[in-house]
Amino acid sequence: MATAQAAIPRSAYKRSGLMEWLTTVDHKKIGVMYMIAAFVFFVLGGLLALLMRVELANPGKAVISADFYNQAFSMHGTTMIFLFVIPMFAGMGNYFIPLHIGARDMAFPRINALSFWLVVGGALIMYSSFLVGATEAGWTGYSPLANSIFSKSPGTDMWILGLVLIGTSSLLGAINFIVTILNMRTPGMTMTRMPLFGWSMLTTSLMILASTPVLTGALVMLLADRNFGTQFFTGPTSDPLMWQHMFWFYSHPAVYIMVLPAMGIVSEVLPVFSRKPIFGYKAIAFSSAAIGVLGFLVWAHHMFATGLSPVLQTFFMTATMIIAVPTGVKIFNWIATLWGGKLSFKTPLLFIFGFLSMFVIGGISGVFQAMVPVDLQLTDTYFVVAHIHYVLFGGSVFGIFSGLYYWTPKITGWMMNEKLGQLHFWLMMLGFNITFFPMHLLGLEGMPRRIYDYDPSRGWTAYNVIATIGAFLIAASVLVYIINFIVSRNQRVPAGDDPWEGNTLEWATSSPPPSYNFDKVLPVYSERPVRDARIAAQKAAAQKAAEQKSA
Ligand code: HEM
Ligand SMILES: [Cu+2]
Repeated sequence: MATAQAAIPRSAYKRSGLMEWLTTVDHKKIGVMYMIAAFVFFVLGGLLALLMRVELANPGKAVISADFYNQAFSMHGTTMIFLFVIPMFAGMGNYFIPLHIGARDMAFPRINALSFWLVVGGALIMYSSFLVGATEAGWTGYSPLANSIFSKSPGTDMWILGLVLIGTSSLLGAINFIVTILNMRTPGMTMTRMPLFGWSMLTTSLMILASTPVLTGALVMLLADRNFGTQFFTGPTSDPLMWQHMFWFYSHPAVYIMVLPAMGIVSEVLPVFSRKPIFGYKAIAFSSAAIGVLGFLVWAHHMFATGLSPVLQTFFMTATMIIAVPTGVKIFNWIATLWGGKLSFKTPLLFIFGFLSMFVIGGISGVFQAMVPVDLQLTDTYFVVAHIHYVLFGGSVFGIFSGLYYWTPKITGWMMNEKLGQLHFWLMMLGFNITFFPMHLLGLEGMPRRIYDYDPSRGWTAYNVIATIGAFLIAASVLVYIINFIVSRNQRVPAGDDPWEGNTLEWATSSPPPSYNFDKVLPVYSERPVRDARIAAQKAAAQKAAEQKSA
């Protein structure tokens, strides 16, 4: 559809292959680099998880050392959250927000490149800490555990420095998304005609803006405690609980930072694959905003076991339960979108079904744990590990794969293989449940999290062996995805501009889009301009045919 028409030939200022990528400020190239880097870290974090699972399936034997086990779960959690899910959504947002709103690029392209390279720098610092012994204080870095009394290795300092860089990156990225979304929408695209993915990225970015500086502050204080003799979190005049307050003031919102963009993908994919407009556009958009606000009022539900006063316990318990309401609003609107639709069971929709079913299970176990007496029993057991994975894997990861299958044809110009996609989905769904469902039962039986070994007589072995088998099924499913990508890349089944009959503007330009995105942006009269244009064209064609018949 698009043809190059610049007066100066592009070759005049084009850099050669690798240099072009290293120096690019094009939001699409930056987006692709983010997505590739994030996927690499998903694989690395997954390998750490497999090592842990092998250890846990062999009680009484030391497959890896206790120290390395601690490093593994600390870096696994950190990697999956900060190096995989958050950068993956930054990548998808980078690629698709400007296309969705009919813009040529992000508002600040150079800052955008800086954001990406900060993640790379942070990740390199963190991963090189394996050479000196990575942090063992968990992804939560609790004090005094993370203080130099217990964690002498400089790995924890490198973890802090890496996180500060990554936090700076997401702060800059958030500012970029907010300015882009507020200022660069094509004429006609009011806020309530913006694709819902945009609403989710806007809310996410506002949450990052309000919460990340608190984490950065806490990290710098921890660094000072460890190296310069301050006593913010450890020592006679310190307040160790302050770390937990500051950490969770960021990290509870972070779970929404990790799931709202996935919910945005659900809101894009569902209407396209049920061939119906989204049901309750405004309810979905405003429930994102409500989650954005309420997400800041619940952080201390991670701290019920620290002896909070009963008044505070009641407040945080109630607030946590209330946040299920806007989430429920979304779920019901999505079901209503599916209702009576002509469903097309392609891979992107399958992953959405995975998201909806698994995330609801994670949400329900979350409501269990929101009840203080229940939480006091379950805290620090495998029930919590089951819960976080139903939310983060069942939510974020299934959403990510739906988005990858949905958008790869636009990014590459070719289709992913459908059969391998379906195999990937079913293997992952099966493996996921075999891995993580038994962890609920292990938690109820009292198995603590973050232990590398246990006495076989505890009776936890069977469930652990099952979970480990499941983890290898997940690994196999990821392998199927990689194979699918390679096979599809070789087959190159052309995608065309609009393979799914999409709604939003990215489907109105070529696949892949030209560097300037659009020759001409379609007029926008609703939140689904491409569908409007398609229907108008069909009507015009039908009318023409009728006229020719009668003539
Ligand atoms: C690829 C499949 C995965 C497997 C097999 C797996 C396995 C595990 C295991 C065994 C632990 C518990 C360690 C312990 O308490 O001793 C754990 C912890 C954790 N996982 Fe995963 N996981 C997977 C994917 C993910 C994903 C996708 C995320 C997030 C997006 C994630 C986030 C976490 C977090 C935050 C922790 C807690 C770490 C800590 O205690 O500091 N995991 N995982
Ligand atoms: Cu929370």
